[in-house]
Parts: sequence; structure tokens; C-alpha cells
Amino acid sequence: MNASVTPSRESIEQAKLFQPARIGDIDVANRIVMAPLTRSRADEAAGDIPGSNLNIEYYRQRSNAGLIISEGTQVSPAGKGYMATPGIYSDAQVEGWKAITRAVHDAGSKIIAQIWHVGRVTHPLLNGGQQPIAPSAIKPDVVAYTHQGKVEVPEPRALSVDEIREVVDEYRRGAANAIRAGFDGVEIHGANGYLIDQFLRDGANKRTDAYGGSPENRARFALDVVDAVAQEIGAGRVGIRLSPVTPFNDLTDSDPQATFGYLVEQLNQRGIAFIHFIEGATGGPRDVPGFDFAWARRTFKGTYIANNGYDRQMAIEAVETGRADAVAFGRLFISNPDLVHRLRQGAPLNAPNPQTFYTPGPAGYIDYPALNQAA
Ligand code: 8OZ
Repeated sequence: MNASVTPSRESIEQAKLFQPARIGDIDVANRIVMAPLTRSRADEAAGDIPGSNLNIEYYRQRSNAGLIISEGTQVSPAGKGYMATPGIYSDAQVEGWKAITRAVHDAGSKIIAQIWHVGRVTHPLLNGGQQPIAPSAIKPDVVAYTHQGKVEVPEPRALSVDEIREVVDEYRRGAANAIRAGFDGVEIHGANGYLIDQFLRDGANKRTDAYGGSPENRARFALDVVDAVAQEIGAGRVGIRLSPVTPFNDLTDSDPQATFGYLVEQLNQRGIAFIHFIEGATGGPRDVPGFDFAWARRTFKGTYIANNGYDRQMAIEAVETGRADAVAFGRLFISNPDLVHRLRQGAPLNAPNPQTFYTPGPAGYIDYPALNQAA
């Protein structure tokens, strides 16, 4: 778009960003995605159960998104790394999610579950008292937020190959449970320094077996999970989130292009619905070297969802020029329940308040105002 010309409101509303699309097997009303957002408001005492009236209202308010990706939902108690995050391994959790997916569908949107295992980014105070698990016994420089305050995470223990197979099965069951709960699909959380990313990147993976060493071996766990989940629910309902260059959660890789280049080619062969890329440092600078996102966009034939620091103009241009198929917004969806309407109209946006991102209760959760829709 020519920056010297102010586009008319009509031409903006015609922008591809606001047009329907198909993401794998999922039809969406527009190409604006609500990014997965940890909000720590599940019922922890009852067993990390989602689906309270507050949770339902939060997701219902945001059903103007073409696609909602749920907050990360752990596939097992060991996979939990924060307070009051919901799970997707128990029947009670599935029942809770049903109320949320029903509300989103009734409001005309689609919702997929982000299935998550934190690996070494946790503490026994959060994960049921166990030593955290990881590809290798390497302690990250990370603090966990617990009911007893901030604590250093301990050294994890390395998984055996038999245990790796069991964890893959947990993701598979999480995906099956997601479909039972009424979700339209799943996003496998392969980003931000959690378990899959710990296997992928050589800063955390020093294994000498089939799951460590070369890019092919380090990608094996991610691809085992993708294959198990795709076999369970169909590749057209499976996506993965990747963050090839983020330093978040103390994770590094000596050659992100080699590591994630191999993975993207393999994901392309599997025909999954989408890859959701965090371009740059999570929630931070976009211009972090080491991985060619334009190459990934050209190579992967499924839907490319772009994320990280997009504003209205960047999102419109990214989809208009084909640099991305869809754009995910995180913090702006926290503070603007009607974000799609606001972006379409070029309306002002509410600023998010980080003080209430993870606090219990309605404040900063369901009380951000929507525009008066009468206009
Ligand atoms: C911020 C706070 C808690 C969790 C991620 C799931 O980084 C998270 C997360 C982010 O993907």
C-alpha cells in the first residue's frame, strides 16, 4: 500500500485481513486470530478446570476473531508451569471447555485448543511435586511464579525414550479431548522455550540418542507429537506455534535456520493446517537475526499465521501483500474485546494493563469496554 495515499474506509474494509478464509479444514470469518494468552483464571482447587462464567464471558466477548486460539492448556499435571492454568487431561476439564467452545460457536467464531507441556519451565510447587522433565538435565535461568512467591526452577531430569513415548501420548490424548470438548482443532505449543522447543534447540538438548544431535534428531519429538495428533484428529485441524529466535525462557540455538528449516520442510510434507510464527523475540523486538521468515512463508504451503508486535497497518499490509495469511494479536485482544471491529473501523484501541494479566477475578479480564456497536 502506498503510504502517501490515505486509503478510504471502504477500501480498508475490503482489505483481505477482514475477508473470510479457510485454515486447514476450518472456515474462518476473517484473518484476525486471537493469540493464545495465559490468564491464570482456571479453578485450580477443583483440578485446573476451565469453564467458569468468567471464563465463558471472556472468550465470548472475543468471538469477533476469525479464530481464537485458547490459552495454553497442559496435557498432564507435570506439564503445568504457572498458577491456575487449565488442563485438558481430565473429564472435568473437558466438560469445562465444552461450555467455552459452545459460547464461542454460538457467537459465530471458531476456537482451537493450544496443547502445552512446559517441560523444565516449572517447579514442584506447580506440577504436583515432581522433578521437572526435559530432554537433558540442564537448569534454565528462569523463575517460576508460585503461591509461595517467585522461586528458581530446579534442575530437570532427562526423559528416557520410553517416557518420551508416554509424553507424546499425552499430547495425543489432549488433542482427542479437545475434539470431545468441541474445539475445532488444536495448536501444538512448540514455542517459547517449553518442552517441544527444549527438544528442538541445542541450548537445552544435549542428548546423544535418536532425539538429540542433528536438526533431524532434535525435530523428532516435535514431529512425533505432530504425527500422533494428526493421526488422532486429522492434519487439517492441527497447527503448531514456533518461535525460532526467541530468547524467552532462557533457550538458545546455535543455528536456528538449520534447526527450524528442517522442521518447516517436514511440517510442509505432513500437510498440517498452519504454522503460527512468533517473528522475533516474544513480546519484544521483531528484528532478531537467525531465521528467514520469508523463506518459511514460501516453503510452507499451509496457512502462515504471523505474530509479534503487529499493529493495524502492519497486519493489513502483511495479508494484502501475501507475506502472511493471517495475523495473531495477543495483548491487544486482552484490552479490546471487539478488536476486529475496531481494526476494521480504524477506531482507537484500549491499552492493556499488565498488572491484571494473571490476577484472579474479573478485573482486567472481562471489563475492558467494547465500542458502542450502535454506530
Ligand atoms: C507468559 C506468561 C505465562 C505463560 C508462553 C504460555 O510464553 C506462555 C506464557 C507467557 O507461550
